[in-house]
Amino acid sequence: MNWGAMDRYAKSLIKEAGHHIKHSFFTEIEISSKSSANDLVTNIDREIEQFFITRIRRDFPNHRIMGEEGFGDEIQSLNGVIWFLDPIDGTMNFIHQKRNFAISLGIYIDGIGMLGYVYDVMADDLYSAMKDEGAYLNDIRLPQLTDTTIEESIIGVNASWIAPNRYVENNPMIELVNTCRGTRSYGSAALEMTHVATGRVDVYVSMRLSPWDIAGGMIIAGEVGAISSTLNGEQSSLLEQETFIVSNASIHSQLLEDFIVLKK
Ligand code: 2AM
Ligand code: CA
Repeated sequence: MNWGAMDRYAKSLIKEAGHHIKHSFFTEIEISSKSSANDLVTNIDREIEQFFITRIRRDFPNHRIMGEEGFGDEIQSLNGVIWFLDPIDGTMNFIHQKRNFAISLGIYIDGIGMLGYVYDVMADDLYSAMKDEGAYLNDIRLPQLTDTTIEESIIGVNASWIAPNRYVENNPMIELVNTCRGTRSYGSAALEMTHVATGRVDVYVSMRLSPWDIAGGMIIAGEVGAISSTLNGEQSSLLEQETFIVSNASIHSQLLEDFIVLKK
């Protein structure tokens, strides 16, 4: 496999898709909900996923695709080359704000992340990484993260997980909020992972993310030394919805030991 050529191919596909998304603001966007009233999808999410899938199937017929909107393949194992695609990550932001959403793409071979992309469409910021070759924001290489402490950290977390909820003990989460320097929530898991990779925040944690939300960002974050795992400390399976944390390596184990306690 020529990963350099694949990288150029993926980047041009992403830029073309971003162009379509920007143009969609001149048309009427149809909004519907999926699993719950707050789980939104639009005709644009679907069209962008179909755009990617048509191209990938034409040019790489042996590759498989796992896409959020379900037009890809049924993926039950990580064998071969798999493209994990979220055509619009942060659909609520796309609808309400017309910004703060991203195209998220990860390309894996036999479960190993080779190429990762998160494209902040409205800012025209493309975060990318190739395994062992570093991570980039547009043409600028991102530096390795430096060590920090929880007291000096900004924690990326949605307020839902600080309120009583069915996934995580919220008292230790309150303790975390009181211990750290500050909290932020941006509403796009893929973008939040780039915030960790650039050191704008030091950790991002979520209770239920899907493979397409994290596949691209995990490669980018990993290239600057961040650690990704489930909240049990295991490697994400990339086969189902799971808990997730990506953080500066120096605070990862302390966060899981002292502050983020899953409900039994
Ligand atoms: P999405 O916009 O592609 O659905 C919101 O905090 C973040 O969590 C977004 O990245 C969103 O991705 C993701 N997410 C994953 N599963 C979700 C769900 N069932 N409902 C809402 N957001 C979800
Ligand atoms: Ca999405």
